[in-house]
Amino acid sequence: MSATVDDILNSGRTGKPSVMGILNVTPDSFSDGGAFLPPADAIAQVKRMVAEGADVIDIGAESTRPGSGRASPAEQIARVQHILPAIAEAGVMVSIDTTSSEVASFALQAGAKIVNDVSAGRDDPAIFAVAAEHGAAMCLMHMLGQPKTMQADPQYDDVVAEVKVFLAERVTAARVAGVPRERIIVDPGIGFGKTLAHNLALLAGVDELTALGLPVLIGASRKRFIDDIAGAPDPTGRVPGSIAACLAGFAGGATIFRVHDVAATVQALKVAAAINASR
Ligand code: HH2
Repeated sequence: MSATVDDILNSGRTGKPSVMGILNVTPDSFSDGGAFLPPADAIAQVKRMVAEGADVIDIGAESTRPGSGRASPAEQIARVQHILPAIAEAGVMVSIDTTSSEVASFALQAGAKIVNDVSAGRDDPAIFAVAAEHGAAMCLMHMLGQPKTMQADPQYDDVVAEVKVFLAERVTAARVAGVPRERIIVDPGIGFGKTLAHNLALLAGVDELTALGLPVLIGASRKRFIDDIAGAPDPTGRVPGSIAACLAGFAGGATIFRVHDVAATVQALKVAAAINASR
């Protein structure tokens, strides 16, 4: 699909979908932990995802799965330093999935173009200045609590409205710290401090989030709510459910999809976009 960063940032207006392929260089990610720790395996996976149509590769060196512990900035840099510069130098658009300004700074200096911060700048507010200094795009995600405890009885009165208010507040915080509004992406954070009902309400209410006027990213790939609905205990068996979630998000105006299974998602989005274009 090969979008540029500007295509991705303008996608809220153009409606053109883009796919962010996930590369977890972690020992403990929920669906692919350990699989891509060896640099040769990581590079091979990136090549595969790019050939399958990924527009951007999101590299993460810290798992945020429910119950996970933290990885220090030094540990995260040690995990990405042998692969991220080579991937960026090969002309692949790279996003760094981190909440650390130190890791973001390393990645942006090595050629990454997007900072994907699941804490939306709350863990380490200096991340905004780092993104601003490099002219990077930033994805701000909603999470209730912290990964270690976030699935322990999350409560909302109106999940869609509360997530929207949170994202608007974090957009303001980013702008005050120097990140231009035109470089911000927002994400409701599927599975981050949410019950099944909360995830479903957010996927059904994506249009309320796109009303913020910023591109919306959906990360539902292989997540546990798919098992809760359809009985798919093995995360690699959740591709159809992941695609259903992407298409629901796309129908609501979301345009960026963070996924493990690139080829299948690209095909589904191409068909959905072609149907939209013929309306
Ligand atoms: N989900 C995960 C990680 N990063 N970033 C954004 N913007 N949105 C998401 O929904 C999101 C994210 C969790 O998924 P995964 O990377 O597959 O697993 P882990 O956190 O265990 O590495």
